[in-house]
Amino acid sequence: MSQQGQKSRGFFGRILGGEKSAPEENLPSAQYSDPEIAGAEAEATHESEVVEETGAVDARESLDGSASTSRTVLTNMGASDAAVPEVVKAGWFSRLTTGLSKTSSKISEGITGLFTRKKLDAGTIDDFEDLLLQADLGVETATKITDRISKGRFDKGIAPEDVQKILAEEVEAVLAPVAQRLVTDPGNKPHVILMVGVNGTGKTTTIGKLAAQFARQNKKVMVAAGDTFRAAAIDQLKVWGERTGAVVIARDVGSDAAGVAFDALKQAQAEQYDVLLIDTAGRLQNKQVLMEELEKVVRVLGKFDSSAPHECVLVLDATTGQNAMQQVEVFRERAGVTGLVMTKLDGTARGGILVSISARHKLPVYAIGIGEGVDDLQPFDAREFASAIASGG
Ligand SMILES: Nc1nc2c(ncn2[C@@H]2O[C@H](COP(=O)(O)OP(=O)(O)OP(=O)(O)O)[C@@H](O)[C@H]2O)c(=O)[nH]1
Ligand SMILES: [Mg+2]
Repeated sequence: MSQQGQKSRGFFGRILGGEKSAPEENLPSAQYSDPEIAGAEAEATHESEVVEETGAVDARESLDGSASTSRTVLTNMGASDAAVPEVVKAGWFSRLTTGLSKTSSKISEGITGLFTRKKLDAGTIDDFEDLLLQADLGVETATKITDRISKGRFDKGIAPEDVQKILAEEVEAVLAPVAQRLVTDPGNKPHVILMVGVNGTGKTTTIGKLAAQFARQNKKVMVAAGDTFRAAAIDQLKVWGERTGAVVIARDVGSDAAGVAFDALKQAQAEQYDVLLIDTAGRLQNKQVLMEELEKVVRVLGKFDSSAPHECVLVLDATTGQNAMQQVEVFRERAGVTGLVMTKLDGTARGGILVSISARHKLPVYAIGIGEGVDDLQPFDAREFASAIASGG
């Protein structure tokens, strides 16, 4: 077992313990005709009847009554909060705080330098606004924070702790509405989640982590190796299949990505899978041909099942800073992004970008990643994040 697997034993031990076999399928390319044609011919067999969920329902949703009251029961991507041991939750928060410390320590040092033993004036406020902008928090949020700090306080002082408190409150206010759970609708067999993003952001790793979490909820999970550019990408997904027990649908390198997605959806529907996670090759948002290829994947899925993909998740790398904003704009327009995952929040000085993206786009943030291991992806918690940003590491 890999070092990562060893580390994850316990929390994810049941999944990683090798109890489940790791089926995988390599479909010969010849079996598949052009997906646009195949898609057009396919019957729209989407199961619209709502099925009662008999598997594990998120305990937190059940307890706080926030689960859907209609017949559709939505289940969370993440472990139920009740099932996450306190020690894991505490460990997560301290790792998130450490991960964001490069972002937060700059802000915190700035706060101490600017606001200690000093009367408030326009220059101090401008300097603080610059600091917030350098941390990628965005103009809108930075202005809200400086407005609140300066209100009625000119020629008086403000304690650094009060500045930190205002910062945390305003960041939380932006993030609270977008901190949402990735839910699967049991009426969708399968619930199709397409993962998109630029090169190396963590799409494949995130698929692996999500597959593990869904499998832990006893969901039947399929993953499709829609990154047909590199053999290593297909192999990487197969490794995650072995770890999680998810079925991996893969084809030869160079196959049509839309074809893989189409075949996987067809099979997942025939075999009544709960979740289908589709990997895609990384692509820069300004590469026209590659963005057209992605549009084709979305289109072909929609021809087979008009409601698919049910989610198009853009995976963003927290270390990229401002370019992530443009990635959201373009992928949203071209691929219909419905939500975000931000990875690599361990060790970035640019974690504030999630705040400015959220303020502008208001897209759900389903999860954040703070490491490469299977348990290093967790649902996004606005208060935790705000407090980690404002804490100073
Ligand atoms: N530190 C850290 N590394 C991560 C995180 N998520 C993914 N990675 C690492 O980032 C690298 C790229 O991850 P992949 O999952 O291969 O990224 P991808 O988006 O599939 O890449 P392409 O398919 O090449 O576009 C790998 O080494 C991952 O282990 C994270 O949250 N933190
Ligand atoms: Mg990949």
